[in-house]
Amino acid sequence: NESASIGEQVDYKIIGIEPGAGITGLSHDTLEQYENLEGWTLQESSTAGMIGTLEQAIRNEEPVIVTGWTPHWMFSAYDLKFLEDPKGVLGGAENINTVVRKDLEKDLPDVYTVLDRFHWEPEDMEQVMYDAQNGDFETAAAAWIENNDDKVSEWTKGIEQGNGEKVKLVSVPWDSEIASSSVVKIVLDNLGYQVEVIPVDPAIMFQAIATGEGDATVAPWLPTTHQAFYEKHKDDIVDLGENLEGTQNGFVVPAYMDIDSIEDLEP
Ligand code: PBE
Repeated sequence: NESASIGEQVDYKIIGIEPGAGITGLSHDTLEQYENLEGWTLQESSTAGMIGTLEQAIRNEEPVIVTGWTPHWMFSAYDLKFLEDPKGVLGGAENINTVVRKDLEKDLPDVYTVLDRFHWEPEDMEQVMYDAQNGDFETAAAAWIENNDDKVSEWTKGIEQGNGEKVKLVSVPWDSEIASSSVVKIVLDNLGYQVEVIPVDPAIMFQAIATGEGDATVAPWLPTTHQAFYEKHKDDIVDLGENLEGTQNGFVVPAYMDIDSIEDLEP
């Protein structure tokens, strides 16, 4: 129905992802803070469910609004755009930080140093994510390491071999962080450590570092996406700063939709 508003056509729903994701909380905040979104709801689902709904809408050239983020392959697979967010509720350009438990520097100083040095570009992460689509993350990460010896040796220069000490790397279950955690795992494994990657909800990830059950994470999106969890635990964790700059969250729509801003959505 051409004359129906976008709101009517999408049943006043934003298609979301997992309830525990940072972007889910921010999306609820967005619905509260934009008066024009009164009566709209966020349909929480899963990342796979969100992608399925997006793909089906695109096949039918129908309107759809999803919670999305970059780095993500959906932007290379489909012609999509972020809706402007003039109130900035979903965050601007963000970073991914490395956060470790309080005694890690004392207990495993070489691991601490490698983690402190770990830094790469969004294109590096995207390369691993892309290669993993036709295989698995471990193979993709190993290939990236082979092809980027210059970067990896910056992180590992002067570091002595470990003796099989165990390292618990806590992460979140999205492709971007599976990619970064896989790379860091292999780098440390190659240095003689035994790294276990444990994907959990962001809230649990921060809690694990704060209690010392986990050693480190390279997955926190800051300053906005995981701000609530960061604030809660900031006195009990050590923030080693950015390992990647330039992530972005937002409400995402197919480029064929004739709107540009969250404020274009009608109540
Ligand atoms: N994400 C991807 C996650 C972090 C990485 C944006 C979906 C989130 O917590 O929202």
